[in-house]
Amino acid sequence: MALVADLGGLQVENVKFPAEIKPPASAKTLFLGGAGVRALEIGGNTVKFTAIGVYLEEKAVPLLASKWSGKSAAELMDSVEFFRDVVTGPFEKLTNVTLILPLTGEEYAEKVAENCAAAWKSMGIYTDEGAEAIRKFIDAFKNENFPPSSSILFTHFPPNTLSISFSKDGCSGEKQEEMVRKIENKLLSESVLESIIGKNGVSPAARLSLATRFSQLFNHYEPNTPNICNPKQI
Ligand code: HCC
Repeated sequence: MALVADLGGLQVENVKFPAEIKPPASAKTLFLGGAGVRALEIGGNTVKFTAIGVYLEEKAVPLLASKWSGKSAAELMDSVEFFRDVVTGPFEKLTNVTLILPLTGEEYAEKVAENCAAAWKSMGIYTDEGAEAIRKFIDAFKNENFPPSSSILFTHFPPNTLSISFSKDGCSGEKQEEMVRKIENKLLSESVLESIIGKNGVSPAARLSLATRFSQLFNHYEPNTPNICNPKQI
């Protein structure tokens, strides 16, 4: 049994993800849903490139619980549909990608763009509008450099806005005045997160972390447990 407030922060390699974060250009405070590395096999070695934390608005918990309460971490982990619901749900999300190894903006953006475009093509939904959104996405990373411990922050605002900002200290970005770029494209906003935690996503570790912590949260929302959605009748 757990409440959002009981979950706490997480450390992935040397990167600390605080329990709560306030996204740039947002009035809300989001809680840490889960975090994990994004690694690649290179020449037989596992190379950890980034640590990724996924934050959500608290109202995501009762919304998701109505469908997923009672599922184990393993069941959630294996459910493509659960992660679709996380990605597409009508609540604000923030994805914090913090660098472990240095990458150029171009290297990073091309990788994400490639994954989004491949997903859309495989579903037959690659349109001119999507191609334009991808161009804007790649453009936002032009001439940027990401040394270790710097962060890329994606805020996914429902219904259709992706906001992109960068932080040098790897933390919430609250300390810095930042340039925030916005791209209004629902599919891109969803696909950036889905390319990380969805089917064939790049961070199975982040997916497992989310599945584990959400299954704990959902125990609190079991049908016969009194809680804010299902209060005890007196
Ligand atoms: C994606 C794809 C990749 C990443 C992501 C979302 C990622 C990229 C790491 O956050 C990476 C590693 C080596 C490279 C370029 C990028 O974290 O050469 O959809």
